[in-house]
Amino acid sequence: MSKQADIHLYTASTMNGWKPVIFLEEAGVDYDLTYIDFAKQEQKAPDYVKLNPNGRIPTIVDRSNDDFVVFESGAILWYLAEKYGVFLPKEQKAKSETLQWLMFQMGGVGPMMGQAMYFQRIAAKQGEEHPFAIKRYVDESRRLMEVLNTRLEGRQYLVNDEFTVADMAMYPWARAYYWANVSVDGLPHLQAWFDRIDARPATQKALEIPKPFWAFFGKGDVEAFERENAARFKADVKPSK
Ligand SMILES: N[C@@H](CCC(=O)N[C@@H](CS)C(=O)NCC(=O)O)C(=O)O
Repeated sequence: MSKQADIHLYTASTMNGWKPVIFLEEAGVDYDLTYIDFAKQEQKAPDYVKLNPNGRIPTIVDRSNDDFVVFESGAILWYLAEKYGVFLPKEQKAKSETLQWLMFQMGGVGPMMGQAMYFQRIAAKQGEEHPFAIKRYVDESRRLMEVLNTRLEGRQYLVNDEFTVADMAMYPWARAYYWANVSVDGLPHLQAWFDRIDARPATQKALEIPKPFWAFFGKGDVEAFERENAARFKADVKPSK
């Protein structure tokens, strides 16, 4: 019988869901994957919520470490980077900078772009039109893209020209600017960073696991995907009146 992989990943094809897949593919680590189907609300199933108290993806279980469970995508990336000793600088200042940009993604880029996407691609499709909220989240996301552009001037990656977990966390979100209707015009350093990561075969392979959703990146039949995606989250939209 073949040995089970150390890492058991529960995930789906979303910006947060791809982060650990990117790590595992880039590191060439063997892993088992369980696809969590939102349409079936598998992320809210009692057995799953025992692993992830937030009822969301992704989650990992490390079978080689007493079945230790890690939830929150940033914490998962950090755990894997420490476990395998890759994609995390060893030098103290560079390590801190990696954590800073990872936090900036988790606390800023993800939530702002996530809400920009939610109000435009999910809520509006259920008849909840909130132009003020959309403007707020789109403008704030654009501001964050400008912060990234400034950081990336003269750098290959977010920290010291080294591809780290901060880039892995940031890339799926920032690269989905199309889905959030956030312009990246006039941000050449950000664009160059997109091009650099677009050219990494392992990261691109990860974006097809469990399955590709190119509409996030403006490719394929965007309208059909938008309808399917909005329907998956229909129960989430509680009418405001
Ligand atoms: N802060 C969490 C956010 C996780 C999250 O929001 N995941 C989304 C997909 S990107 C999810 O599971 N959505 C399903 C739901 O809302 O029920 C993380 O980074 O892991």
